[in-house]
Amino acid sequence: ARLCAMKRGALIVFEGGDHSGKTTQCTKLIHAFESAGEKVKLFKFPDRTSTIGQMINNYLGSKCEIEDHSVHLLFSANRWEKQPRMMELLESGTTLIVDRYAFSGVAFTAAKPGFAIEWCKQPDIGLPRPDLVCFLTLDTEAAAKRGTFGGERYERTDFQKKVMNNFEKLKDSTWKEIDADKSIDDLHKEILDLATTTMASVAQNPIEKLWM
Ligand code: Z5A
Repeated sequence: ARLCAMKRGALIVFEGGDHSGKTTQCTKLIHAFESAGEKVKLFKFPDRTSTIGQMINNYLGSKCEIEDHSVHLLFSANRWEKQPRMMELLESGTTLIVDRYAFSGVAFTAAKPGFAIEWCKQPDIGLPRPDLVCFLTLDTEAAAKRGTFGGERYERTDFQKKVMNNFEKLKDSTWKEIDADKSIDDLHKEILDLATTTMASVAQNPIEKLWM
């Protein structure tokens, strides 16, 4: 065995329902790790800044129509275009905090008529596999108290229910289901604890690949 192998970063993903507080918690986690002197970086999918991301942004804002299979592949391509940088950072010891990932890709498309989960998973096979998925859940009543849906495509109660149902089918041992109906700070403490433990426990493990 190699002595003093460099420790790698952890891949920590946030998934969950609308208004569950994914973005709020990602930001708090990044700040906490930064003040502790850890190497961390935030990724958010869809990443709307790339050429592919701009197409997705226009689609979500209903500025254009894109055929359902095609847009599924664009969401996946938007992750693959970040894959080389993500691998480089993980290997050099930076922990990545990721706001939505391939699970959203599958759960949202598979909520459309005629799409099987197995088909939806194919284009994301081989992406780096998360070490921890923080799955934030919020019942419909609690979610409604956090404001109404925005105007983007997919922001409808019936569709979101199907999406949550699909997430349930994607869970594995790396998922931690977290009831998000608590204060921002209480939620943060719970997540910081999970993330810290994960970082320490995966440091010497190889980076695995998704769904392989
Ligand atoms: N999509 C897809 O189809 N395929 C894919 O592959 C991917 C995504 C990656 C855009 O995603 C859409 O793209 C999304 C999935 C689809 N469609 N939908 N729905 P996005 O990530 O860009 O945007 P979003 O998912 O709509 O964000 P969000 O879910 O609405 O928000 P959030 O990140 O979970 O929550 P937040 O912004 O942190 O907080 C929401 C509000 O609640 C805000 O006012 C906070 O101040 C408040 N908040 C947060 N935490 C609390 C607590 N603990 N208590 C009280 N209030 C709180």
